[in-house]
Amino acid sequence: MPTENALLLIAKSDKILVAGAGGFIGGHFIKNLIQQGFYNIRAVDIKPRDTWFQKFDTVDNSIGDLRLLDTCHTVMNNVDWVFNFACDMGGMGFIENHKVECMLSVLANTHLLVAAHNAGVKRFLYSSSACVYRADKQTSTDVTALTESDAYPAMPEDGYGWEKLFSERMSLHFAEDNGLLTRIPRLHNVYGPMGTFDGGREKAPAAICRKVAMAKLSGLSDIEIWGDGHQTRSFQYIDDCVLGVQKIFSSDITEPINLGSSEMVSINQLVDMVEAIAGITLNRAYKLDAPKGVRGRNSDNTMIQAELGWQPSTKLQDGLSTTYAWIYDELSNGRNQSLFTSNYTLPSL
Ligand code: GDC
Repeated sequence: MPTENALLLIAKSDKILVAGAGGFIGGHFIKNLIQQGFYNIRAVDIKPRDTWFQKFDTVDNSIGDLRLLDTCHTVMNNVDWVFNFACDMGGMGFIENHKVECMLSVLANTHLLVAAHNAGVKRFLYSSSACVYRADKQTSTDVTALTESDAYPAMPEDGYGWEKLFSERMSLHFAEDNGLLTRIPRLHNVYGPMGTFDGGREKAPAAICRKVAMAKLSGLSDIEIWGDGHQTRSFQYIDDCVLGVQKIFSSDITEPINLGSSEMVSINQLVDMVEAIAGITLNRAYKLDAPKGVRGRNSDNTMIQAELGWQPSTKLQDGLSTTYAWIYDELSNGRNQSLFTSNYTLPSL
C-alpha cells in the first residue's frame, strides 16, 4: 500500500464519502485512508455488508441504493470530499453481455453529482475508464498507446464505455456550470488481491490466476483462454491505482487523465507469467467466440508524468505474484466467491 501522503488538502477530521465501498477498489481505498489516519469516513454500497471485499468496523458503514436521489442526499450529509467508485461493472465477460446494467450506473453518477453540489462538497472524484476510448484506435495488437484526446470523436465501448464517457462529461459540466470541483481519472484495467476472480465479472489477470491455480490444485493440465491470446493490454496494480487516484484528486488537473500502466503484454504473455509464478506449464485451448473486447490497449502516460512527475510503476510480474498467491490461498482453503460481489445482481429499480 502507498505510504506517501497524497491527500494533503484533506484534514484528518474531514468527512470523506467513498461510494462503492464494498467493491475491489473501494475496499483498498478505504484501507489506505485508515492507514493514513483519516477517521471520518463514510463507506456506502448497495450490496449487503457480508458481500463486501473488505470491511472496516471503525468507519461509518451504510447500505444504500445510490441510483436513488434520496439515498444520495442522505449519504452526502456533512460530507466534505467524495470518491465515487460505485459502478455495476466487470471484465469483458460481464460488460459485453450486460449493457443495460452498465448503463444504469448513470443514475448513481448523476444523483451523486446532484447531491454533492447541493451539499456544497469541496471536491468530487469520478472514476472513469479506458473503455471511453475510440474503438478504431484499438484495432491492432501493436496498438499505439492511448492519449487523452483519443476519446474523441466519440466511439467508445458500447454500453459501458458510452455511460462512462457521458458521466465524464457530466462531471466536467458540473464543474463548469455549477462550480463543483471534479477530478476524473480514466482507470486502465486494475488488478490485485481481494477482488473478483470468479463468477463472471472477473478481468483477465484474476481469471488467469484462478485458472492456473485451479490446474495446480487439481492436477489438470489444460487452460481455456478467451480469444487467440495475441490481444494486448496493460494491467495496473491496485496500489498504483489507489495512490494515483489520490494524486489526481489533489492536483489541479480538471480534464480526464489516464491512470494506467504502460507495460503492455499479450494475453499469452500474461499466461506465461502466471504459469512461471505457479511453476507449471499448461496446454492452452483458445476459445475464439468468447468476449474479447478491443484488439489492443495501452496507456500513454505522457500527461500524468508531465503533470505529476509520477506514473504507475509496479511491474506486472510483481503484482501478479501477490495476486496469484492470494487467489491460490482462497481456492486452496475452499473459499469460493459465491458470497462476494462477483455474483451479485443489483435489485430491480
Ligand atoms: O476482461 P478483461 O480483463 O477486460 O479482458 C482482457 C482480455 O483478456 C480480453 O481480450 C479477453 O478476451 C482476454 N481473456 C482471455 N481469457 C478470461 O478467462 C480471459 N477472462 C477474462 N475476463 N478475459 C480473458 C476492461 C473492462 C473493464 C475496465 C477496463 C479498462 O476491458 O472489462 O471494465 O473498464 O477494461 O481498461 P478488458 O481489458 O478487455
